[in-house]
Amino acid sequence: MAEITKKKPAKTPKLADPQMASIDVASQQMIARSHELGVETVFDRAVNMKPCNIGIQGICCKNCAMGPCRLPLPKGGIEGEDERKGLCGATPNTIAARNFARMVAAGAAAHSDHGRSVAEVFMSAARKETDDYKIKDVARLLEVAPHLGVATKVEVDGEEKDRDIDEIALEVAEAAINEWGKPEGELLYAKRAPAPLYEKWKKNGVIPRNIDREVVEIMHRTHMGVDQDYKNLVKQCTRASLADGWGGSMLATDLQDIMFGTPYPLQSEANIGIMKEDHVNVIVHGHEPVLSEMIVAASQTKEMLDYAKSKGANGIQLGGICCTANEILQRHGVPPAGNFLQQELVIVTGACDAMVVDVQCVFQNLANVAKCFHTKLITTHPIAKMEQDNVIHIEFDEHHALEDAKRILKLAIDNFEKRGTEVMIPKQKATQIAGFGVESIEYHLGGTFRGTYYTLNDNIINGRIRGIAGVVGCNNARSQHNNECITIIKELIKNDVIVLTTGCNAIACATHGLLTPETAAVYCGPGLAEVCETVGIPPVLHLGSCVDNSRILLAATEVVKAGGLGNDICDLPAAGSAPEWMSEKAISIGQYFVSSGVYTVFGGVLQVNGAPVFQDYLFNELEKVYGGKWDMYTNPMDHAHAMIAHIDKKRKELGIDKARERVLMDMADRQALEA
Ligand code: SF4
Ligand code: MSK
Repeated sequence: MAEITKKKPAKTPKLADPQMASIDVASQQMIARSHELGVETVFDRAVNMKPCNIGIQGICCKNCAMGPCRLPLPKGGIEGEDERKGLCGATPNTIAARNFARMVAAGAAAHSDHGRSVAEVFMSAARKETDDYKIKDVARLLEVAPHLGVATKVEVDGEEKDRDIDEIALEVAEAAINEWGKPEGELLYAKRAPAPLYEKWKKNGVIPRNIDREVVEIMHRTHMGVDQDYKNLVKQCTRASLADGWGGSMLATDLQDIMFGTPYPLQSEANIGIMKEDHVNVIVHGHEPVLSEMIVAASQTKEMLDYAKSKGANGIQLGGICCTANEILQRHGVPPAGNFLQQELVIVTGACDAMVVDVQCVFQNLANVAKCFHTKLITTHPIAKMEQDNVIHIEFDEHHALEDAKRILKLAIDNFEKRGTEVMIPKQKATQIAGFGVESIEYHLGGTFRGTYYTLNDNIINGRIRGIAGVVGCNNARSQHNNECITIIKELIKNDVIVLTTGCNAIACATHGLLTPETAAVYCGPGLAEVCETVGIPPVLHLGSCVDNSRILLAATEVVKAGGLGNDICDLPAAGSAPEWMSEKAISIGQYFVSSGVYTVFGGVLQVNGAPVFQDYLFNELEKVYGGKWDMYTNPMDHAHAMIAHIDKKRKELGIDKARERVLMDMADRQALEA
């Protein structure tokens, strides 16, 4: 008789509590629905797998095969000398700084490679190698060209004439692509920063030489046995992150604006409830808008609409997830169906006929969820494929982009008929105004005659607006979906701090109804409410996708230029925040905000606290170099109030704190005044 081996009974995985997992009702319903249908999502995995206690402190090194070397903080902290070291002698500072630097490198690489792809498509358009992409926004081209050293005028017979647009576009394309790998010189866009900031970077030797080199150099310096001075490593983090924020990301934003149009405020909706039962639902997800722009165009053609009708659908409903969503929202009003943590949930509706993904922030588990439904999951980028056999790869090529887009849409339309009976689309969706940018802020909050940020500055000086916050970034399954984002932003606007937002945080704001002018009367302090009501803007301005954080840098530069609030970004009553960050890109963004002079607070855990000396360098010492510094709070109210305290400190330094005190009069003060 065969021996019976006793197996340990498999543990039944725990299921996430929908209410604990998200504050969004649509997401709660979809999590509950996934449980009914036996479909596992990130929310369930998060309750079954805890993060590594050593990795979370940033002090696990696996940079060579003598490790991994793990240097956990001793219980009760460190008394006297910190004697922890890896086999090679690497200290906790070195290990944590190397890990941090590699996150900056990965983040900067992701944003900048996105920028490079856009620049390559831009080059094809400039060379007229494709009919699908064109120079749509000539004014933007003419504005960007001088920053890349491209002249927009030419002298003919002693007379200044406008140059040919095609010539300018070609030179802009060449100059832009050169920024990734030029052999000498410095990042051209560094000079777009306020002059004192540029000088600070110059003095500290952190102006990027070219975009790729700074990323490569981090990988070299963090290789076993190279840079073992955490301050020197942070210096390279600064250089690589600036190559991202003021380089790869900024170029991505500019070139996308030129090809697809500069966003202007428009109305749309957000949340899973934008999906329609009687329409073909196509969800685009990722970051690069070059393909999704074509999907938008294709979805509006008579050919595709007729084809959808021939298959029994009433139309084609596009929706987005993550930053591809933000890109097509801000230029076409296509509504986001959700943010990062909602990507599996839109498939759980049973009504997602195709999900089309490009690069970044795409869960591999989408393939497993799609398998439970009729959903076609389509990868489109040569650098981002999936191993699962139910995934279709349709490689996008800018030379026949519209055809690729139509092929994808046809697949989705054909799939509409194959929907099962398991369709449940939650009703929740919210109205939003999105599509703000440097130009539209100037339009709404600029002086009537001055064409600058004069009115915004004036309202900051007189205290109606207490300060500016850039609140950006992801969701993280380690915290309740959207809770930190929304709690922090409500507290900021209640305290008269105007908020600029991008990325998944912006989608969270839209979902929870914070992106309408009417929000001001409900949630804002009296000063900010008055400004928003007067000019008709929401107190939270949606500035686009993750690469569009470059818009926040340029908006801050415009505020400096408009005058009255100091000479540099670090003088402004402003603060940055990433409440629910999870991506390495967020670390690169954080570092370029800090190096641009912004006090930047992260929620959750920043993986540096296993190396207290290195952490102190980021959290305190960096401020002496660049005027900005990192901080971290797990409690969202503490997080918001740390930002407000910093804003107040800056107001005091600028000598405008008294104006603020007058604005914050209580009823008794007002009555005393009236009497
Ligand atoms: Fe350990 Fe040093 Fe190798 Fe890192 S580089 S794994 S600390 S021996
Ligand atoms: S998509 S990087 S989850 S913001 Fe830009 Fe959202 Fe963060 Fe990805």
